[in-house]
Amino acid sequence: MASRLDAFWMPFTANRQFKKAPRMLVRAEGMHYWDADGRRILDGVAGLWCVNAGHGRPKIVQAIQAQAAELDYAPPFQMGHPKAFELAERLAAIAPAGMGKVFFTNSGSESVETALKIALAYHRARGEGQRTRLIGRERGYHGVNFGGISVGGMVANRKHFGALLAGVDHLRHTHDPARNAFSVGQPAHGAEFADDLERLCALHDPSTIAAVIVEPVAGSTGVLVPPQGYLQRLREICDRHGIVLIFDEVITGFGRTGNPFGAQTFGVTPDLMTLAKGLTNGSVPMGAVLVRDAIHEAFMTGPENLIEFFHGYTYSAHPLACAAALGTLDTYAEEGLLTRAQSLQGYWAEQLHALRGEPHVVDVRNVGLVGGVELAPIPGEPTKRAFGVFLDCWQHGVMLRTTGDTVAMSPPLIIERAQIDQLVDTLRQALRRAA
Ligand code: PXG
Ligand code: PLP
Repeated sequence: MASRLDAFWMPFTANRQFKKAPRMLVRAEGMHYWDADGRRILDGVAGLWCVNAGHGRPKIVQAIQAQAAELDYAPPFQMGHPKAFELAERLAAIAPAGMGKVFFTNSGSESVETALKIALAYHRARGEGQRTRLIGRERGYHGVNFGGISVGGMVANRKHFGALLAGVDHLRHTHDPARNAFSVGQPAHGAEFADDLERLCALHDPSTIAAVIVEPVAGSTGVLVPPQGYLQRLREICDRHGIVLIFDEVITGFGRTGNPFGAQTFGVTPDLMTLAKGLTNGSVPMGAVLVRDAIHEAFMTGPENLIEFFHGYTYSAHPLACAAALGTLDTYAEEGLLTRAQSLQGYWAEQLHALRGEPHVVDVRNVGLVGGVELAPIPGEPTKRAFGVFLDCWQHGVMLRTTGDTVAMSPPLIIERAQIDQLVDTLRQALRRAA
């Protein structure tokens, strides 16, 4: 076994630790995985925040199988295939009003690079090419490519990789446990963190700023829910200064917060929205950027025989991914999954917040079907306590995620109450056993 694990350099993994005690997933169906020992594991994180309809859904499987036999590949440059256009229409139909154009990619990271490039090229097309600055946020996660880590704010994802993009600045993050610990849903305090954008406008002059990118709910850093009024205030400042507002909805998209998109849950419409993960229910890699019609329009001005946007991927709108996404949207629609979290989020919040008072718990955060339980770190050994809790849960049949010392949960949206109980009880017992 050991030699067969050697060649694969695993992403975002402690490779040597993993290979000493591998956690192998070999099958999945509905709410569960099975491991190599035949154990059934409750999936508390929808794979990696992506399998929103649960595993092995027949419509999606059949769509992929049929597509592979019918049209395996079609070049996306200067050629088309019907499902790409159908999928774009279907996405526009569930998007916030006015976001009617769709650019396809193969991942969240590529969606982010694409959105940043659209923002820069949009300003240039309007004769405002001096708008080159990009603004991100501390603790933000926007994938792992150079643009994404430049606007991102996860220290470990940035510090090894040199100078990154020039001309990038960051807003403060919104985590404020002194005022907001154990908030149920959106915290009451912190809308004023958005005023950092005014300060950066004052520092750099707004005429130099192209775009601001934030996750409506910061997921990867450990579930930071936007304070009440915060996203509205960002929107107002962007409007005042002609700045493109990008919502990175790679995690918050496709029903996670109780609506198709976080933009709808929080009542704020961005100019660009990056998507991936739940777009195909995790089944085939795919991402997308939803674009406001007016931004797209700014590109459609030159001679009609010329390419309007010099960007795209070999696998943009790949037929297998389009088929998988259409099967996914059908499944979401038939089962009401894009709004199902609304009917479960009250119960979810109650169960999670009942963990207050258990050992090591310093904060509980929730929105839709997302939860974060922050633990006090072991002094001098950050991340170890949460990872120990993760391993304990895995051994007891529940798969969660940790980031730093926060345990993150985002189950498939088909979860039932009894499974919420199992998830939270397993975590509770693990906390009681934890060092
Ligand atoms: N933006 C956001 C907001 C994300 O959450 C990406 C971009 C990148 O997507 P791709 O498909 O390139 O991975 C993500 C991905 C975690 C975790 O531990 C979260 C993500 C990826 C890996 C781990 O929470 N989110
Ligand atoms: N590298 C080389 C040499 C290529 O020819 C291409 C695409 O043609 C790429 C990278 C980019 O690959 P993709 O379009 O899959 O992102």
